[in-house]
Amino acid sequence: MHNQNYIDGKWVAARSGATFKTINPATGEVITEVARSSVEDVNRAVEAAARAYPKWRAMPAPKRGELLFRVGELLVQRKEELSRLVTREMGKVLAEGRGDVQEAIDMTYYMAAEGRRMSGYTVPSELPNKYAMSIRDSIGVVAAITPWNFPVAIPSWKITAALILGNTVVYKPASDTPALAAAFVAIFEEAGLPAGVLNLITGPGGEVGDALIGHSEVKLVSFTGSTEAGHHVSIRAAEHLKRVSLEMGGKNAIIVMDDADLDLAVEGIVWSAFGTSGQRCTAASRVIVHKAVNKELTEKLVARVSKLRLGDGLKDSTDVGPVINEAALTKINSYMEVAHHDGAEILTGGGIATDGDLHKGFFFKPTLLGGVTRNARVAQEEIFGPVAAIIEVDSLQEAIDVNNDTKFGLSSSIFTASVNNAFTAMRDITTGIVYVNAGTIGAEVHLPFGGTRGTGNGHREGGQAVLDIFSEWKTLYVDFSGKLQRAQIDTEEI
Ligand code: UN1
Repeated sequence: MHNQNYIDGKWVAARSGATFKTINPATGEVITEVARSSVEDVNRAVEAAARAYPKWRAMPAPKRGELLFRVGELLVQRKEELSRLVTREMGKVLAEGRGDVQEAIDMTYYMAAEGRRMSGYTVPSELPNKYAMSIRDSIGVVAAITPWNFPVAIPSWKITAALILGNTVVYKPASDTPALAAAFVAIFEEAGLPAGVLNLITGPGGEVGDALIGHSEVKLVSFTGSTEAGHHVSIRAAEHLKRVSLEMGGKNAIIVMDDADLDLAVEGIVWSAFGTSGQRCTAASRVIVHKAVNKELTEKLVARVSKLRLGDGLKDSTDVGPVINEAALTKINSYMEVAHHDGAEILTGGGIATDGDLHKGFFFKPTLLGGVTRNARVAQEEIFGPVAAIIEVDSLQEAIDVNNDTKFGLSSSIFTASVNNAFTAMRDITTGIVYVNAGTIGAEVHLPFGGTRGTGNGHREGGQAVLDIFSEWKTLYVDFSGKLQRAQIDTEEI
């Protein structure tokens, strides 16, 4: 297992020799020690990426694509090994660990194919004997700063898009999942990526992240993580007039109408609220339910949620794994007091789980809060754990209103049998993603991913939309008339 930085095609320790430990959140066991980088290491990585850039940019995009196809094939071969490491280092249950890696495979193949598709547009010129067209160009060295909750998938969204477009990358993963970052980067190395094209720097977000953002050779920062950190990245990037794409929090809701298939809604809620222990940006943390079905839905939910089994995600018997670390556990737990204060009722769960071996890791009981009002803190703030708040409403209009009324805007869902309700919701919900008769999670890689309001800053990853983050448009005019033709001026003679 690699546990060092990867700079200019070599695995190297931090210059200072410092390291830090990465641990399994289910057991508290140390997985490995990794490089604790500082400014000097960042500078070396950025310089390597800058040196590698001209050659990588000049490589035909289909050739860059062939390298990414090889990365995709290696990911397929290593899927099981990597998925197990996802579960060990990040904690999500193995089926979801496999999903994380599969999402990276999907994205890598999608972006590899972009090497032969990357289209601009060619349109008629307003002048005779003149061509007008547009192509995408690369930007230079880009920084990819990624979270721990999708430790393979989210890096793949950024890295493969950046690379196919001809950029070189310095990758800074979350401090909770550095071993996975190294395992992912090792696959690019094995696929034959030239030295310096992708560099890995592990270490504390503050110091390493700030140095990366502040480096004059880094032209773009792509960040996914907490709202607090994203805010900081945005301010730092603005000081340097840098392009920055941000993907941050969510307070996603599932609306359940009086005509919904309640058993299906329960499945969707349990999967979206408690999958990945609620630690997805897309996780459902609010259930907005029509009053006519609230009692029945709540009973069904409590019955299901109270039976969810906590444990090590590598065990088949586990439904819900740990949360990422002690600080997360403490934060989630602190919301129980907040909920109580706001008059909500804990219907099931509501505390840290310590039975048997659970005390060795960071486990929080899957929790349902009832009687929550739309403005309560547990209905407005991102808790990022296995906690869902049930809010009762009188009508579809009120449900949509409540849904839209948070500072975030990532994902929403509605369960209804009515096509009128569904289309009204699709039109009037103001989040970046809307699901009908499915939960709030499960975005596919070939469609735009991102949110409105405080979730981001207007960019979208995934699909064709991500190409706009990692490229500059270049517009080309070719005049073959042999004379000076002035646009907007020489209109008469035509
Ligand atoms: C995230 O939590 O930031 O739609 C990403 C989903 C996954 C991606 C989640 N495909 O839940």
